[in-house]
Amino acid sequence: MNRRTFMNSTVVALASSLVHKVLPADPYATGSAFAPGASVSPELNGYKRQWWKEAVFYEIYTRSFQDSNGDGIGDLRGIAQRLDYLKSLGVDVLWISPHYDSPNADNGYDIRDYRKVMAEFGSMADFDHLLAETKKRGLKMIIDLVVNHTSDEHEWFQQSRKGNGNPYHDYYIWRPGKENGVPNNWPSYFGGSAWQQDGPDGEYYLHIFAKKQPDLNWDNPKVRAEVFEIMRFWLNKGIDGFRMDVIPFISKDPRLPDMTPDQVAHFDTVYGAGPHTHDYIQEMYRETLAHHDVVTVGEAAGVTNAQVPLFIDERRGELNMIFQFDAVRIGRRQWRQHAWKLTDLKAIWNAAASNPDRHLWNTFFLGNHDHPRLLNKFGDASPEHREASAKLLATLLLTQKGTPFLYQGDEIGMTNHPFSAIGQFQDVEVKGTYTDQVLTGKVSAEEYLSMLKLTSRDNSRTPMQWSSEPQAGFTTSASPWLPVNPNHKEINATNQAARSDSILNYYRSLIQFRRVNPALVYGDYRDLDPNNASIFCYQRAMDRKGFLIVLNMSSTTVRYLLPDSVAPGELMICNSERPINDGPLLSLSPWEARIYMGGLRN
Ligand code: TEU
Ligand code: CA
Repeated sequence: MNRRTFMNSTVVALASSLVHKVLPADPYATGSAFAPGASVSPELNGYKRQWWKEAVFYEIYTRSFQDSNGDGIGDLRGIAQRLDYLKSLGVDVLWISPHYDSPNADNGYDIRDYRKVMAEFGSMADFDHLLAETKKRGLKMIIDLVVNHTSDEHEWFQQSRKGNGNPYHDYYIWRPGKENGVPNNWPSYFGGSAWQQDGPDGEYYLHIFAKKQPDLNWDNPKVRAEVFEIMRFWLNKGIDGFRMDVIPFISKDPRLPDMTPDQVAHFDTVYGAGPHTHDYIQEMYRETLAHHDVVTVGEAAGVTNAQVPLFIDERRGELNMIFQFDAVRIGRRQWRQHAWKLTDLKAIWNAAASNPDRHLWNTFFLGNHDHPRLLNKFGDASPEHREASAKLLATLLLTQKGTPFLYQGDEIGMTNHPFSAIGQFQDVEVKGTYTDQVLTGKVSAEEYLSMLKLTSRDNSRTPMQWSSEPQAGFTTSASPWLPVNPNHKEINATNQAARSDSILNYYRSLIQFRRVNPALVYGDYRDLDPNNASIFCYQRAMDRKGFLIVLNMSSTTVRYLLPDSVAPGELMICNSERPINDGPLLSLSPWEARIYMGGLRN
């Protein structure tokens, strides 16, 4: 068992980086299972202890993290050069985006060879080096497993498209067309139909994503056996687990029925509606995962809250955790962003976090490489409120219930890119939906651009801002694959490392704070004021001890009377200049975040 050891004597030292408040040694950590030498209980608050429940994860979008050879593309050597930064941030597990050989129609989510490293990212030796360096620092690394589809340049597909007699034909999903063309009315995520005619027999193959991403036929046992072999190949190298791309889509309804008009708006629930999803995941578990101490997190596009337990109930032998997207995609309809309410967001988290079932474990995240920057969506990216709201979102990420997943650059408050023309986007999704929406005249170019500025995936894919140097220290090339955000002169890791009150140092302190306080990991969650439209007030507690978290999620000062039932103790963390312990009537400055000891009266 890889059980992490926890420190408890370091709280005071760590606090020096948290300028606004010097933390006393945390009384809750003393003598707890998180203290060194304490007898480690296998359970806390009824949950089985697991390293991946206690860890903080960090997603690296390799292409944009660090370029080591000046070609303008981030790479594996680049990640290795930045491991000390990640260690000092305090994260435990790195998730790297797909590193496999790929023609990059969808930035590596289209794999040509699962046993080869993408040339732009380096070589297999570079991968082995990165993994070894990661382990040397006590970090773990998980890789992206993209097996709902391959690249059309994968050898299997090259064979498959030769037609019906070919032994690989059934590796993919082929159907004859209907009277007026395609086999059914399914749309592709990236625009147009999900079907493409190809090969000598006039058949169509299914591609839920781009044309260059044909869906594998998981109903073919040979396909499953191939996937399990690929997984063993990487597991035997010593990776610590997998993030599984669109895993609910591996089983399709074999009748491939047309979508009804009311299904169109939620078409991702249709893609995953096959009868064998759980059989296949359980088979995968038995064949591969059960034999290793690894973690799995499934990207659960289209999965409703009610279906979540089927994927992660620990008695079922499927996955450890999933990403469920209701919160992160609040107000989203494909490429459009509509207004949303804080009360609705709180309700989504509340439903997930107050499930009493101890066999389930959530993730908590506010963005990733498919979503705009969390600061633009959930905070306030204006110069006036950027720092405070970034720190508030850090507080939220690290005190909610579920394993936190950070995305690169959020720890320094990176923002959406100031895109000003359609031609500046790289994303295959932008190009596909442009064809569907603008070229057909359904939507004006202005409206489309104004929405993309809010929703495009490219917003979070611009290079990591390491310094104020040209290209933010990401590359020595004059033309990185996606432009660096001009605000890197001000927003970068180097100047924040040097400033004790920076967003970066706030993240560092909070990560350490979480590490020594089991109530923030295993404690029960209670939303104390679900109907408040700007204040988020909740408690995390176990064994009658815990924390009260009060967040002003608005850009105005709010006078807030704590609910009667609440009895805040000592103020432990605050992101504001003047942490006044003024309860029960609090004066909360814009985006002020506070963590108090204690919580409920009684
Ligand atoms: O994403 C799948 C997914 O369901 C969405 O997040 C989707 O990409 C998004 O809604 C489009 O705006 C995964 C990967 O994370 C994504 O980068 C890939 O493009 C996709 O699968 C295909 O592999
Ligand atoms: Ca490079």
